[in-house]
Amino acid sequence: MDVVTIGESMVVFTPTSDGFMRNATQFTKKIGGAESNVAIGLARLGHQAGWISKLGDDEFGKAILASLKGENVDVSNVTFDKQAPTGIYFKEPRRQNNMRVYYYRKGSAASKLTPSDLDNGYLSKAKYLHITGITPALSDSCKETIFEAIKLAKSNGSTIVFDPNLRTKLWDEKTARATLLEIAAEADIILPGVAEGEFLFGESDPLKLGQLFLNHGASVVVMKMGAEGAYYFTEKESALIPGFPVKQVVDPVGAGDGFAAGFLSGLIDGLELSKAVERANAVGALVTMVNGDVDGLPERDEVEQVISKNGEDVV
Ligand code: KDG
Repeated sequence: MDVVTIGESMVVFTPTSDGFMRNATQFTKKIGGAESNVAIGLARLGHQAGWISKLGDDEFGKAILASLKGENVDVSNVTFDKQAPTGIYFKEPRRQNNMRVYYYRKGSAASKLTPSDLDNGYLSKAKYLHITGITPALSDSCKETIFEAIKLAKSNGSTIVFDPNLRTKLWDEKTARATLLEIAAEADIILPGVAEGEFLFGESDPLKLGQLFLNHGASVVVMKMGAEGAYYFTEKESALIPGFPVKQVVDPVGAGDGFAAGFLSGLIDGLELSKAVERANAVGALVTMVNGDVDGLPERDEVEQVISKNGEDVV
C-alpha cells in the first residue's frame, strides 16, 4: 500500500440553481471528504491507497462505499455502524471562490471511530500515513484514533503526512489550535495553507511560517499559496514553485486534497521535491475547474499533459 488515510466521507448536496440555498428546489448528490478525496486522487494517478472509516448502514453509506470501490481505493478497513448515520453536507456556491458549506455530521458513523478500529497489520503496510485536522475535530474518540494511528505509524516506520485542514465550524479555536499543533509536532511532512499557519503561529509571512513549521518538528513543509503555487521548505532548501493558470475557478472545494494527492504521488514516484510540488500544483488547479470535491481529480496522462504544456491545457 502506498498511502493509508483515515477520515469521514459524506454525501454532498449542491443546489442546481444559483442564489441562496433556501430557495433551491433541486440538488445534485455527490460524495466528499478530505481523506477519501486524497485516496481517490491517488488511485486515479495509479497508486495504491487505502481509506479507514466508518459509514452509516444506510443508503448514503452504501453509495459512498460503492464510489470508493469503483475508484479502486482499498476499503477493506471500512466498517458500517448500525446506529449512527452517514454524514451529509451541503455546498452553497455564492460567488467565484466563495462556497459556503453546511455540515450535518454531528454524531455521524465516522465520529464513532475508535482506536480499536485500527488494524496495525494494515497500517504497517503503508509507506505513508495521511491524516488531516478534520478527523480529530469530529469527536474525542476520533481524536484518540488519530493519535493512536500516529503512534502505530511511527513504530512501523511509515512517513506521517499531515494536512491541517482547519475547519472552525467543527470545533472551538483553542482546542483546534492545541490539537493541530500537537499533531504537527509528530508529522514528518506538513501541507498547510498560509491562513492555517497564521492561525497556528500568529505569523502571516510564508517564509517565516515555513521555518516555524520546521522548528516545530516537520522535515518537509509545503505551504500552499493558492493561485501563486506553493513553497517548499526543508532545513537545506526552499523554493516557490509557481502554480498553473486557471481561467475560472468553478469549485475550489477539494483543491487542497488534490494538491496532497499530487504531492504524495510525486514522492511515491521518487520525484525530487520541486517536481512533486509541481505535480501537486497541477492536480490542485485541475480540481478547481470542475464542480464537485473529487470530480476534477485527474488521471495521470492529464496531469502530465498539463505539466508538459506548462498549463496550456488548463487555461
Ligand atoms: O477538502 C475538501 C473537504 O472539505 C470536503 O470534501 C468535505 O471533508 C470535508 C470537510 O470536512 O469539509
